[in-house]
Amino acid sequence: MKITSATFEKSAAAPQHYPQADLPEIAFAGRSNVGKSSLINTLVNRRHLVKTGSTPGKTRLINFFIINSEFCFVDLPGYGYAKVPASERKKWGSMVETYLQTRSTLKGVVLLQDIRRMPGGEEEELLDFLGHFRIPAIIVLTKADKLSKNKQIAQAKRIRQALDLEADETLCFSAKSRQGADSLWEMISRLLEPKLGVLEDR
Ligand SMILES: Nc1nc2c(ncn2[C@@H]2O[C@H](COP(=O)(O)OP(=O)(O)O)[C@@H](O)[C@H]2O)c(=O)[nH]1
Ligand SMILES: [Mg+2]
Repeated sequence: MKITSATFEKSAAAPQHYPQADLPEIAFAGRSNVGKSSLINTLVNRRHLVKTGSTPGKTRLINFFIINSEFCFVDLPGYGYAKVPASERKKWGSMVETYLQTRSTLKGVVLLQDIRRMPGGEEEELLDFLGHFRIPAIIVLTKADKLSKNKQIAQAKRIRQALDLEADETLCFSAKSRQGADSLWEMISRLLEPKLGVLEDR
């Protein structure tokens, strides 16, 4: 994918503050520190479009980015940060669920999972939720550079078994080596395609 522009559009917690829903959208979800900001920056070839490596702040919002003036990438707030109080966690849940349920332009969700860890209840719940609302999901196993190729394959298999996934639903990825970046773009493009086709005809 040739990136001609990637710009931050806005942050929002509630639907009335989302940007206008006029571009197809892909959302990115995952545990804090899983490598979500790094993955988005890698995809769009920008080092600092999304801030990386920072402690989750107090303002945990949904961030919208416009890519090539054609589609929107959405950085959902990371979950599972131990220091976040239960009340805050509940707010996170309803903010993200509201987004996923109501965003008419949402074409799919990229769910990130650290390849070295087994998925937990949050990942299972999110996948169930997406399945229930028939929102396509791509499961990306991050920080693949931390494991040898053989271990990547073995661990990907274990994770797929735990989440009851097919082989073509997961992808090993590294922001460090760019492993998996082209394949992920292909998968994302397939989710965006119908709408992009319409835009090209205008
Ligand atoms: N080795 C390695 N480290 C990564 C990779 N992606 C992210 N990291 C590191 O993991 C930490 C969290 O990354 P970040 O993108 O901010 O995660 P986020 O909290 O999910 O947005 C940072 O220290 C990154 O440098 C990767 O592919 N490989
Ligand atoms: Mg981040």
